[in-house]
Amino acid sequence: MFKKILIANRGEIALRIIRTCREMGIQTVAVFSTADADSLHVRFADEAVCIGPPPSTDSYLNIPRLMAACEITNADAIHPGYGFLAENADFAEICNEYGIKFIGPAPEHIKKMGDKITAKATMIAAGVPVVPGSGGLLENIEDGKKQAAEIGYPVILKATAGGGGKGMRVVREEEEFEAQWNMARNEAKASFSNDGIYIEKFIEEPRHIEIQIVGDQFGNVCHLSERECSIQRRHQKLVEESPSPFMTKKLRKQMGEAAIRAGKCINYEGVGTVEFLVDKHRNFYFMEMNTRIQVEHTVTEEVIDHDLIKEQIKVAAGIPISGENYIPTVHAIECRINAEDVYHNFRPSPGLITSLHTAKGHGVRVDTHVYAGYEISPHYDSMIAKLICRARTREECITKMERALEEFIVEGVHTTIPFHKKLMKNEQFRAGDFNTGFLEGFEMGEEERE
Ligand code: MV4
Repeated sequence: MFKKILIANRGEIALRIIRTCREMGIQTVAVFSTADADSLHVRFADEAVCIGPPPSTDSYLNIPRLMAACEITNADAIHPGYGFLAENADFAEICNEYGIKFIGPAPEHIKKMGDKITAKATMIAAGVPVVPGSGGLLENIEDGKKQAAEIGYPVILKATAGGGGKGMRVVREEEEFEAQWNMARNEAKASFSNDGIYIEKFIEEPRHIEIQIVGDQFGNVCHLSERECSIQRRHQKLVEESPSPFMTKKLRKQMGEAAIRAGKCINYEGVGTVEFLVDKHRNFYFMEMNTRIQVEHTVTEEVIDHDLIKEQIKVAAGIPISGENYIPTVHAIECRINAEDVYHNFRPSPGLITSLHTAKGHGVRVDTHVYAGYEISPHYDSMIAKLICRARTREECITKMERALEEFIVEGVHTTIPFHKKLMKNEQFRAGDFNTGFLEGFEMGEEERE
């Protein structure tokens, strides 16, 4: 087992990783920017190294500084958390060269899944259903139009280097193909310095349902069931839950088996998530694979009662997994509490938290790095806490979440709590009747608008 893990991250996930390391008897090294000197991950780690000024490019994304921090503290592994360098194949490669275990998959797997055309081709080879479409790079407009006609409108143009919605354009008819093609290419070039575009049939009003998998160094891969992630705004997830209210025994078996095939065909090592689009007839299609621990791993932890960070560390250390699949027997929902003003288009609301009372009680979990007196920096993302509730049924879980949201008081900054309170009351949400388009028609109203 590792003696000392350096956590190349900040915020709630850094704290989350430190907690598991302490329970496993592993020493921890925190790294921090000058903006985070008073952060809890710095206090709770055994050692802490300042790696630069607030901008991420000069601190949390600066590979030479992270490697230097590893060297001076003698860490033997790095946990990247999510975001920052978690899906950077070069970073994983450099860790290997330094003889430091990168807690995550091999660089080839990160690269393979980072390029969406390669990922899709890999899934086809593994027998995982993918959205109908070319599967290859479009050569030019004419090639694109020809393929669109074959697939049938509406189609969607996607950037091969993309993910998370950037460089993505829906084309409803041939007349608008050229304009959308140009926009997709320009956006892809600006965002990823790669203007490679591919095409797919556009699936109307899909759900986003993802399967958590774990693979070990011996070729075993199992699944830990699904998470429903359709409640998103501009490709930012706001609420996740497990199980999905749309799931059936049969669909879970099919999607679980497909996700395991995906993992097995590349000998996947570590925790990973296979994202699917699911249409109203319960056809499911591979969308992307994430090769990191995700923000919403907590709902899976709550419904299967396993520590996923511990699983990740064990697998990285060469310990085999049990090989069993896990099916939830209870329900969990996560609400992301962001420092954002929901009455003004969810604009960021950084600043000083003057007072804080987090929710507590049976079945309530709060993962957060903030406290009263904490200053939320404008340099990093706006998520300040994850509120996770667990109960026997979805209905009880929503009721518990409403109670927990009422108890959760943050003063000094705006938060997404009013949004979550409103969502929990919504009849369609309560009925489990929603898809990825749900929040487009969800208005916050005028109550607190200045
Ligand atoms: C799609 C789609 C419909 N049809 N692909 C959005 C992010 C990126 N990962 C892929 N996305 C989509 N791909 C086809 N062929 C609809 C979306 C999509 C979406 C997917 C998941 C969650 C929220 C979404 C919001 C809008 C569009």
